[in-house]
Amino acid sequence: MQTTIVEVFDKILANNDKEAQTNREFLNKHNILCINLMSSPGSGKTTLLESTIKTGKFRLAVVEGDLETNNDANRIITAGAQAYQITTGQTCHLDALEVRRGLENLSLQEVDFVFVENIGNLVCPASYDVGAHINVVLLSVVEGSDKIAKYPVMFKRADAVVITKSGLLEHFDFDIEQAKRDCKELNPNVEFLVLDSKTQQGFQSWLTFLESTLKSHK
Ligand SMILES: Nc1nc2c(ncn2[C@@H]2O[C@H](COP(=O)(O)OP(=O)(O)O)[C@@H](O)[C@H]2O)c(=O)[nH]1
Ligand SMILES: [Mg+2]
Repeated sequence: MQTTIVEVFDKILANNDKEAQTNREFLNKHNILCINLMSSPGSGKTTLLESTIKTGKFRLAVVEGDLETNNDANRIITAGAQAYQITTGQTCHLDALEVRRGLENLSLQEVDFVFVENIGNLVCPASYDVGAHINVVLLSVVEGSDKIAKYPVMFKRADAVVITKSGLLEHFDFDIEQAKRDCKELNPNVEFLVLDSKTQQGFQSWLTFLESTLKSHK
C-alpha cells in the first residue's frame, strides 16, 4: 500500500516535471525570465512585487497563487502590472499546468519577467517545478532565522533568499549571520539579500539582482 502511494506521487511529479519543461521552453522562446517566489503567507511576496513594479524599471507580469480571492492579482494590477490569479481551493502549491494557464492569459509580448507568486507555505511548493528559471525564497524577520534549518528542502532549492522586513530587526531576535550561514550551507551559491520593501532599506540589492539575472539570462 505504502509503495503504491509513493509510486503514484512519483508519477504525478514526473508528469509535472514534463509540463514544467514545456513552460520553460515557451518562456525561452519568448525570451522571458521566470522567477518563482516562495515563502510563508505574510512574509512579503506581494509587497516585494508592488515595490518592484513601482520603480518602473522592469517589464513584468505576475501569475498569482492563493487558495481563495483575487486580492493579490488586484494589488499587482493597482501597482501597475499585469496579473492573472489562480485559486487552488485546497491545494498547497501551484503546479506547472496552472502556471501554463496563467501564461496563456497574460499578454507577454513586451515582458522581460514573469513572476509566479506561489501558495504561501515553506513545504509543498518546493516539490513542484512550475517551469521557472530561478527560485527565490523569502523569509521575514518576524518568522525567525531558525526556519531555514527547519524547512531545508525549500531553502536548498533557492537561487536567492530574501530576508524581508529588515526594518523590524531591532524588535525581533532574528540572527542575520546565522541565517546567512544556514542558507550557504544548504546552497553555497545562494544569493543572500536583506531588505525592507516598506522603508526601501536594502531594496537596491534586489533591483541589482534582477538586473544582473536578466542580463545573464539573455
Ligand atoms: N515593515 C514591513 N512590512 C512588510 C514588508 N513586506 C511586507 N510587509 C507587510 O506584511 C504584510 C504581508 O505582506 P504581503 O506582501 O501580503 O505578504 P505575502 O502573503 O507573502 O504576499 C502586509 O501587511 C505588508 O504590508 C516589509 O519589508 N517591511
Ligand atoms: Mg501575497
